[in-house]
Amino acid sequence: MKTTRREFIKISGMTAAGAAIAGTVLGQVQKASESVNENAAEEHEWTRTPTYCEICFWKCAGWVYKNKEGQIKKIIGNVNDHHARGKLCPRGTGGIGAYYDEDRLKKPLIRKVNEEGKQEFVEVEWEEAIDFIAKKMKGIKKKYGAEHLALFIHGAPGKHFEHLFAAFGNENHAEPAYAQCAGPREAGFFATFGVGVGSPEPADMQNSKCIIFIGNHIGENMHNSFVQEVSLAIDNGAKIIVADPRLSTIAAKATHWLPIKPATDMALLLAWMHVLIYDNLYDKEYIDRYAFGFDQLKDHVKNFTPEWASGITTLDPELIRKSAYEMAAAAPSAVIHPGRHTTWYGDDTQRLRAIAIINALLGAWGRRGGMYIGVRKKVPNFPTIKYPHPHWSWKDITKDKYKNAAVGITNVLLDASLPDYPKEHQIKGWFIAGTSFINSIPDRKKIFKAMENQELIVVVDTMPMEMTGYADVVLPETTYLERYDYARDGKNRVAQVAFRMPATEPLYDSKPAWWIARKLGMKLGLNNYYPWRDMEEVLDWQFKQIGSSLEEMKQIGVKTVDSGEDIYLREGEDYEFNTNTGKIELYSTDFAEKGYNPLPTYTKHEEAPPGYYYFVYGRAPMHTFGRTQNNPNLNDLMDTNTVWINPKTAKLWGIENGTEIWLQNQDGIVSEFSTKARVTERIRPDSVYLVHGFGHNRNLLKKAFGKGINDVPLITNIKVDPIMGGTGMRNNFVTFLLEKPVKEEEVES
Ligand SMILES: Nc1nc2c(c(=O)[nH]1)N[C@H]1C(S)=C(S)[C@@H](COP(=O)(O)OP(=O)(O)OC[C@H]3O[C@@H](n4cnc5c(=O)[nH]c(N)nc54)[C@H](O)[C@@H]3O)O[C@H]1N2
Ligand SMILES: Nc1nc2c(c(=O)[nH]1)N[C@H]1C(S)=C(S)[C@@H](COP(=O)(O)OP(=O)(O)OC[C@H]3O[C@@H](n4cnc5c(=O)[nH]c(N)nc54)[C@H](O)[C@@H]3O)O[C@H]1N2
Ligand code: SF4
Ligand SMILES: [Mo]
Repeated sequence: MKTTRREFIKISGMTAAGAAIAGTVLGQVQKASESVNENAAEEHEWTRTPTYCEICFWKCAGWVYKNKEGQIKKIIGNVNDHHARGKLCPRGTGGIGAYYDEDRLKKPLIRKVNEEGKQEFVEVEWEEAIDFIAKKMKGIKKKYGAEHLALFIHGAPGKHFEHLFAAFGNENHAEPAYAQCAGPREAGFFATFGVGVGSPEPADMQNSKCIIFIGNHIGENMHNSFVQEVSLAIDNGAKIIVADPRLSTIAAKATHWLPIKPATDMALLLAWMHVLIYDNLYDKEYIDRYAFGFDQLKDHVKNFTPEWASGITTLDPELIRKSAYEMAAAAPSAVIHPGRHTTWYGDDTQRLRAIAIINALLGAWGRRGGMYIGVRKKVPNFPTIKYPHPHWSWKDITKDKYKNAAVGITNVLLDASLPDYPKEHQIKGWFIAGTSFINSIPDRKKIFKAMENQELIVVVDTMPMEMTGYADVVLPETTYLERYDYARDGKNRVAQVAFRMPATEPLYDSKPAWWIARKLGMKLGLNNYYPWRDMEEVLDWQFKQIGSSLEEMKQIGVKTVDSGEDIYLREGEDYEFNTNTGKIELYSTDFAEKGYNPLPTYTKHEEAPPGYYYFVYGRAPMHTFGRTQNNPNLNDLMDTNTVWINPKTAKLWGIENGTEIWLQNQDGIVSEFSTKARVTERIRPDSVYLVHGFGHNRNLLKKAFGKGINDVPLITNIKVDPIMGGTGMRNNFVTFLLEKPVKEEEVES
């Protein structure tokens, strides 16, 4: 029988045990609401070094405190930082556990066949691992061309490998943070305002009088300064409107909760537009001055009354009307938050267009309490020679299909990795850093098939995550607490640059991504692209360009720079927007030209078959995706997920709080593990809810293994967004199994 990579994960193990870890798990988890003890260092004779958090991508800046023995004791937020505002969320405080996790990857591993003919991981020195990868990459370049590799990234390591790949002659990179996350939002807002949304989303919530959330479960989605801003807004009496089939944390605090039927949001948004326009509640002056296509929009939404939407969404038409009046009364200090994870049903760019249009009708974009215009001070790249020009890249294989894809689409590169894809653009090797995409991109069947066609799979990770089990080479990266990275220099209300440095020597034989990329670059003969020795040299040069230095950044952690730009539109002034018409496009001329619908319309999505329920997933405040379940601190706070079931539904099935259940989806896929039912009124009877990221099936993750249900394998019905290629994951339905099912292979390789 042919040994496949899939089989390999089951038999893999390490031949030599890593060194025993020094120290225990430290640090009490500090809640975001706890105040910061700025005197901690003096009290305990601790020293501190700056960092920005990598536990999620909000990148809050903070301070890492060490005791005299050099042990990391705690991490707190930097008071000068706009992302942190002096506080970290529970995950950020618990970030210390990522460093102390005993299950961390400890040495480079290469997959080898042993004397009995079995595959296993063998620990090797860095030199051997890098040599092996360089030889394979050169081989692929010679046989097919440098373009025939794909780089999958997320987070800080990405930038180091993007540089390496660009120098190698390859631009094929993609991340699940676009096609499985915020991509539709970027495309929808870009088509409307000529600019995307970005991160942090510039919703001016702290100054808002009315904030509207469509899904977008802030408080469970624990983006730090957002949670703080919403709390401020609530304290200031802001109205909160939430459309969610679940009574989310924020819905529980809302003025109006709209328990919408899943997959019907577009009808609600169109009805809101109808009320705002036909009841003359929109910002006429703003629309006249800045917008294009109002008459077409007005005509388009003529029949989309609250009564029409009620039949689709199951919402009370009066509630729809009332909430529209509420937002209009607060406008322009009102905002529909653009959301972040927006890849829901396949027509997502259009749903986000509708959200953008309502923000325009409210006159909210560029207005205080609506959406501010983020500013930044870009840290320039360290100068090197020009990159070679690849013969083709992701753009060439995407542009005819998804015309408004702004960056690489993971699924396009996965399709190109399949054996039957045209040879001229076929991918033959994967380099993966900071994403465990087997657990973030659905359609495992495709992934396994594509995997079999690869001549090289490299995974750079800090943990022995599922993805590492499929690699030929596994490279252990140091955690963010042990390394330098490029500075954070994204947009915000004020331009700020945040800095990360090692708080301590790396544990085990782990190395930072910049070191790995440079070392591999040298082996590939790309020395001219690395005219520096280390990141200290790079960062010092970079910081000097913005009027600081490495020395200064070590002291302050965050540098605020006056950008001299306005964050709101000046009242009564004309502006040219970056669209075809120079206006805010209520009617998208770009979409019309490309054959997409220039105005968002309602499309009916699939309904749950009898006995099945809408499969709804989301976040928990103490975990990030699937990356933190093994973190000892965060595992202590929450070690499994539960399945939320409405009491009416539970009664039908004889399910009680705590009943052990497995889930089976509409295509017969059964969850690998079981978990407990949580019977609650907080979810509609036609839906069930689960926190994403649990159900790890790699036993090297000792604390997370087998705990909870993984949503990813249950997502087999995927609806792709025709405009930007996003992966709509919410067209799936599940039913309950109350007894342990006979185990079947969930996916053939
Ligand atoms: N703690 C924590 N915070 C995080 C993250 C994390 O992993 N952990 N990840 C971060 C990232 S990258 C992202 S993208 C965001 C994701 O967070 P969001 O962008 O907030 O994600 P959503 O999918 O909008 O929100 C999930 C909510 O949508 C509801 N929902 C499901 N279906 C529907 C529907 O058809 N209509 C409506 N109106 N609502 C629906 C669910 O009930 C749930 O409450 O969170 C960020 N913040
Ligand atoms: N079913 C389902 N799928 C989803 C989502 C969902 O809610 N449900 N959410 C979607 C969203 S919004 C997003 S943004 C994506 C996220 O998808 P991914 O980016 O793939 O997120 P993770 O699964 O957390 O994978 C992160 C990997 O990086 C590793 N890692 C952590 N820190 C470091 C580090 O410092 N260096 C290196 N080299 N590696 C590190 C972790 O161990 C883990 O293996 O998933 C998407 N997919
Ligand atoms: S929101 Fe929390 S986990 Fe994310 S970067 Fe900030 S402190 Fe870290
Ligand atoms: Mo995301």
